[in-house]
Amino acid sequence: MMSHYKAVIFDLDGVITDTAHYHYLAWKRLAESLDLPFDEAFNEQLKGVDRMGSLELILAQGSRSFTQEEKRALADAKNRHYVELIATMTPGDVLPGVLRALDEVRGAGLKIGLASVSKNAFTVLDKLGIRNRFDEVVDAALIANSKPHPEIFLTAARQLGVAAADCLGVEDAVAGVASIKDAGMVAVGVGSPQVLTRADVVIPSMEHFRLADY
Ligand code: B16
Ligand code: MG
Repeated sequence: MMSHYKAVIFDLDGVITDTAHYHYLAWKRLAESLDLPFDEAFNEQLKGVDRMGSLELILAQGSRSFTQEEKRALADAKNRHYVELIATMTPGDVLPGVLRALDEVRGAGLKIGLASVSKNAFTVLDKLGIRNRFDEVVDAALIANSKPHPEIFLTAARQLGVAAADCLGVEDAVAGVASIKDAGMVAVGVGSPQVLTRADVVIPSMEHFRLADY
């Protein structure tokens, strides 16, 4: 099969595996310990946003102010819980349709990138046993600006040696879709079209990914 793209760049959390749910559980426990409101709808805003940025959004729900040191301690507590949750992950936690999608992209001769603002991205890839399926992985260590800034997708394209205009990006988060679009790429959203309004096409899950359709 031929494709007019040269690379596909995937998000990790929420696209390749459901770590989005573990982030949700860990932030929820933290928010509740501070008596701050937290639900699935609010959690949508945190997807694709880095750790300190997410914490700021949660704390802004209340009126109490925190020192930098206190914020650091809160972020560390959330991460300890999150790391505990992901420690149980196995290759069985790769979401349905993902391996087939990676095979389809590879079979079409395209490069494959991963763009995650998570500091735990390599741990998760190793738990899933799929690190070697990606030509390039861009994580928090390589970027200065979290999604929705386009830096992470632009960096992935550059590392793959492909122009941004020749890339397809795949994301489950509002911030991630914005990052893809502002990088000048075509965006496949995974989730709901009511939420991912800037995506060029939205599929309900990775089982519906068909490179030839985009
Ligand atoms: P960590 P992605 C993002 O990963 C998550 O969507 C977001 O919820 C999380 O806060 C962020 O990683 C930072 O993660 O605390 O592990 O560094 O969607 O870009 O793969
Ligand atoms: Mg995501």
